[in-house]
Amino acid sequence: GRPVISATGLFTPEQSISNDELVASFNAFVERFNAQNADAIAAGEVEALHPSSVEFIEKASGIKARHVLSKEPILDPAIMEPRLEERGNDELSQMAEIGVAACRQALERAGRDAKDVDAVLCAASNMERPYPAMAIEIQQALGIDGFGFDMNVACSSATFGIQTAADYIRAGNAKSVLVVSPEITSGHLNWRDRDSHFIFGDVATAVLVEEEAIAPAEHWDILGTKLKTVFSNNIRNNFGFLNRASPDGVGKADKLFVQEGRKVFKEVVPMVAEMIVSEADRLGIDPQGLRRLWLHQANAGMNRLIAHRVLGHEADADESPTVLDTYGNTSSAGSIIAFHLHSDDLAGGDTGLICSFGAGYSAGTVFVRKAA
Ligand code: CO8
Repeated sequence: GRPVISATGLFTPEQSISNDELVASFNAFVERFNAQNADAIAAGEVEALHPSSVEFIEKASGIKARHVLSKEPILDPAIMEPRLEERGNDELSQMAEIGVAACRQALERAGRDAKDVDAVLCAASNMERPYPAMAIEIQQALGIDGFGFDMNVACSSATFGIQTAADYIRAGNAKSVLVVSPEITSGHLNWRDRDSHFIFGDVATAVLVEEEAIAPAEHWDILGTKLKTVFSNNIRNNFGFLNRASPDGVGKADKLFVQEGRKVFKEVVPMVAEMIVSEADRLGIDPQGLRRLWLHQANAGMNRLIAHRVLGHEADADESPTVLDTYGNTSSAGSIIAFHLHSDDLAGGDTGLICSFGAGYSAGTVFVRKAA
């Protein structure tokens, strides 16, 4: 059958951290560190830390706040980590809980009963554990009879999940597939790193991909999907089972998110702009006629450049909406949040693009048209 997007769902944590709160905490940590190490710094043995700034963060990234699941310990200069408890095996795990919330909303909006869903793909940049799969736990919590598995393509997990779901539907292996992206990015962000402490937030999104024949009247046709990966060390996280043998174990800087932000910016913008234009060409779509771009939400400047190259002019907020200001970068969920919050106003026949890009490098495009 022909794959469509029947509905999306969004779970937003109640707690949010403003740039002011974040920078106050970070700078208290810096002051404390520099005072405690004053002698070693004076002797040239330890490098003094530099304070962060609200102005820099807003100018460099467009981020003004981020939602988190565990605000207080993140802002405590003596902790600077989320403190989400590891739950017992009989309790719903943290990732599954927020994933289920997003899935329930997508199902409700589509008018779909969970028992009519065939598969759950949990597509996110970090999993809470290796197995059993988060997807199977979410499947069980929702009461779905079928199959589920986890997939990780970092920031592009959701678009890779959408193509995978669409392929199951084209092949006749499923009629209804949930692609869920619970992103607890706060758990693998280094809140003590000035270069990246402001970037990420927590959220969960869900996309219900279905065969057109069973989809609700209001849906989005999937016109085409395209995936691309090119290996790069410029965004990396070395957390994994080999850490057991490492003198620099869990929680050390390289076992968290690390990036060369400048290089990522420079290399990924042309790669993604070129990919969008050539995929539009393959599908016979005029990129300049796209009604809206729901781009990956990593950096406002990157999105400005990509949108300009695709549309041929400076895009306004209506053509390329941002959710960076309130959500920050939420990895794979970003473009789905933008789509979820900014698609109801489009008219039947309007064409748009969901596009992700990030670590790997990885990039994915999903061209969609609102059913008339
Ligand atoms: N406050 C004040 N000054 C600062 C700060 C700060 N917080 N941080 C850096 N500076 C200083 C630097 O020291 C530098 O000073 P100088 O010029 O004296 O050396 C100056 O500001 C400029 O620094 P940068 O060149 O690093 O700043 P940029 O303008 O490049 O902005 C960004 C940094 C915002 C990181 C930008 O480069 C960017 O957004 N790049 C793109 C990044 C991107 O898209 N990454 C994708 C990552 S997401 C992904 O793939 C998902 C991974 C999996 C999820 C992980 C979840 C945790």
